[in-house]
Amino acid sequence: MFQEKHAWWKESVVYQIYPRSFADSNGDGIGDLNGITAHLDYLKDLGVDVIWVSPVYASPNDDNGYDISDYRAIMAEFGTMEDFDRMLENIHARGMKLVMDLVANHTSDEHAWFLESKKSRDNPYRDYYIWRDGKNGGAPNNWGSCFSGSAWEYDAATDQYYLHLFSRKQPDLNWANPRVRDEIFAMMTWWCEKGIDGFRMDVIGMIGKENMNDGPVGPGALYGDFGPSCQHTETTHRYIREMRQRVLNRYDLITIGEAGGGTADAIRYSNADGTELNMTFGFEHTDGINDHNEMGKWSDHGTPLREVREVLNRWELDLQGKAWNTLYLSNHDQPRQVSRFGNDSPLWREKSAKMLATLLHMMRGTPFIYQGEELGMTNIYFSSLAQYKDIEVHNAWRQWVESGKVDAQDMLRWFARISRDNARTPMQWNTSANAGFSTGTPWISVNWNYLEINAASEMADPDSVYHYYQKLIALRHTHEIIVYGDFTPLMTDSESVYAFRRELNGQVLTVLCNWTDRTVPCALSDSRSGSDMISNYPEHKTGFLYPYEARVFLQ
Ligand code: TEU
Ligand code: CA
Repeated sequence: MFQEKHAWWKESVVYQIYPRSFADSNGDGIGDLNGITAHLDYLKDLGVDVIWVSPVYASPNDDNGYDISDYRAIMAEFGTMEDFDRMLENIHARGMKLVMDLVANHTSDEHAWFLESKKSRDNPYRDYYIWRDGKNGGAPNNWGSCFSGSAWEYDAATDQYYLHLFSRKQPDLNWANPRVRDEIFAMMTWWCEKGIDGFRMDVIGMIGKENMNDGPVGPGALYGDFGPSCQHTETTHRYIREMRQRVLNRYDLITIGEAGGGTADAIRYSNADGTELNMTFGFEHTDGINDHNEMGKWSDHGTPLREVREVLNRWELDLQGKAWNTLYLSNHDQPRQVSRFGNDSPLWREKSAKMLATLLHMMRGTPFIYQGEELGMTNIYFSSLAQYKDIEVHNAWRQWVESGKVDAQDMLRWFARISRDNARTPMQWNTSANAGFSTGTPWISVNWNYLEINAASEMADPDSVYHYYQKLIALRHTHEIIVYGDFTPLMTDSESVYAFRRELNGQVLTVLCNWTDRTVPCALSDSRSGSDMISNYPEHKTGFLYPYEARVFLQ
């Protein structure tokens, strides 16, 4: 039995808001801060403790706010700083907390620092970014960007290239420059003084660039991998520890690193000695399982139970006793979880959405719910390129389809399956026009299924996915074993059942989840085996699990 140190951020459930798609208060088709404020009672009723909002800062929106032009201003489309202050006050008034997205690996190319930086080689801001001379008439090295193409952009005025690991409008900051670190830490302090409660740190594992060596080129790949030089380096850990000393230690925050890597990396970032962050997001069960060829995420690879379970169990076991874990199956970068891991057909959508929720909320770690997940919202399955808004999709199309390397129909199928816009369609509030998201024309299409899947209908139905989430969240708040219990995998050879046990102070919690649309044998499902804590079926069959059945019992 591990002695887990208690902390409020271990006992919390986090709800992620993608502000552009949450609620539009003024009819311009774009979600905004006043829209969030208007729906805080909905989140309070759901029972969540912490709200994480994706970036709300001034931005030209090349990557929907992940390209920031002013860290201390609110994006005009989202409202004003007064709107922000009112939102924060209202969140606190309801006993909830607010986590801000910290995007500090890069800024927008329209940020004042970059506008200065590109003016001349001797500008005082030149060294805020990463500029290099070209090599052999081309880029300084072979790195590819996460959004297709080279990671380097040529600037004719100063005859040098700047590094951008994401879009060319997201130049990477040079963290090796102490003035950059001073600026970022001062900005973080400014937000903490405003009273925010934490940070979700965008691609924080990439801030410490250790060298500019060419990266390995996979078979069929067009560019080299920057990973060995830029990901999870000693330098990154040093910057994070400095951030801990200079900013984080001064406040009682929740800190979540979007860092990826393997469990050894996560253990360093989120180590129990508290010198870095509280927890990090892993990508092995999402991008890791999906990415199978030179085109990265664009593939037909599904989510076989064996692979998902191997990854999630390994993260639980490796981190246990050493570091805290995060629990998520979807966010604004991933497709909808019921479409990806469950079954979004009308017959099984609700059952499988509840099964997936049970699985996740009963594991060891802090659960993250992505807006609409609590309703069982599904992928939208766009069929043409024009329907997509995401820069990742359009850049991939240019690189693979327009160049003739990949068939257009294949690419459209992969987009429909895995693209980020699946998660970015508007929140489905009710059965009125545009699902109650906006009285204007939404910036991205509303999913056609909103008449069946929406908050108002689900709140009125005691058996809905929404009420199931509400119950799961409440259980975490009342049962220590769900937060602090030891985790032990069960039935790891099963082709159909994901099962595990939690244990604390002599209590045992058993979690059984049928990952298939068939009734399957499961010896552990004995109706005499304990008192049921939660299930998505009203009755059980001894020795079996019904399709997508989830069952949790306490002994
Ligand atoms: O995403 C980090 C990241 O590594 C992405 O490449 C992610 O894996 C990808 O979107 C999945 O296809 C963060 C943000 O969450 C994302 O929205 C931003 O676009 C990105 O950083 C750049 O800021
Ligand atoms: Ca609006």
